[in-house]
Amino acid sequence: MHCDDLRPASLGLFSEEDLQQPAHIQVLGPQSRVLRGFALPWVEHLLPQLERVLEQAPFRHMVTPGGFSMSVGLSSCGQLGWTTDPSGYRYSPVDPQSSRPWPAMPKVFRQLAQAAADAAGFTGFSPDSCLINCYRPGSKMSLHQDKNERDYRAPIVSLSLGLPAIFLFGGQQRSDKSQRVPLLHGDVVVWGGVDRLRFHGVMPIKEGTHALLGQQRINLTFRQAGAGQEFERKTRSAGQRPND
Ligand code: MD3
Ligand code: FE
Repeated sequence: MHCDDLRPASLGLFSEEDLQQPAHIQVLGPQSRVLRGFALPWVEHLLPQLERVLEQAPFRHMVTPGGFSMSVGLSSCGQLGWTTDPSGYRYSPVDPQSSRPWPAMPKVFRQLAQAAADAAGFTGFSPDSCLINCYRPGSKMSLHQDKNERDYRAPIVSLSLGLPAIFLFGGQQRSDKSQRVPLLHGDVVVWGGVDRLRFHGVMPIKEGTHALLGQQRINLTFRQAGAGQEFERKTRSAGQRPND
């Protein structure tokens, strides 16, 4: 089972290991919440759409400005996709591998992200970007901040699928102590406000086989990355541009 090889969507909705606990909300920080099991009822609708996106924009290992190939495979859908190459990190409307626009964001992705943002108390979330990360056993993401978005006021919504991960939730400084948070298949995390720029990362994924996704963890991260929000604000109130 490889990152570009999802199992057929006709497989069942839940595996038994996913049903250990009822859906509930866990407080991570002042404005971050883990919605345990929130996406489980959505998974059978999400997976076929995910497969369609990945057929058009397969996972690839991008190179960082430091010259390292990421251990996480990346793809995107929506108006903007996050990319990295030796010249830097950026959001791009075009998939650099195909030179075509990223696949459209499936409606059910947007609906899930909006429902999760609402459930965590962030109304009006309208993502223009969905980054799709594929972790194999051993893949990790080092501690970092997400700073390539135009406006930090919108929250970020992340959905975990497949193998479990230990998420590292740090502070405002790289040297701050991190909390270790297990993230399981179907968990959704919403981060915003004062927690938006906290350092975070993912520990190396342990070997294992998930009943639906096999030997991988797929994480979908929904963001308002571009200027859409700002346009709305400007047309309403001729407001200021926060990140200029
Ligand atoms: C906490 N991905 O792609 S998503 C990333 O599981 C990234 O693939 C991780 O970090 C993953 O940039 C975690 C969750 C996430 C995203 C943004 C955050 C957590 C965050 C911003 C602030 C604090
Ligand atoms: Fe991040």
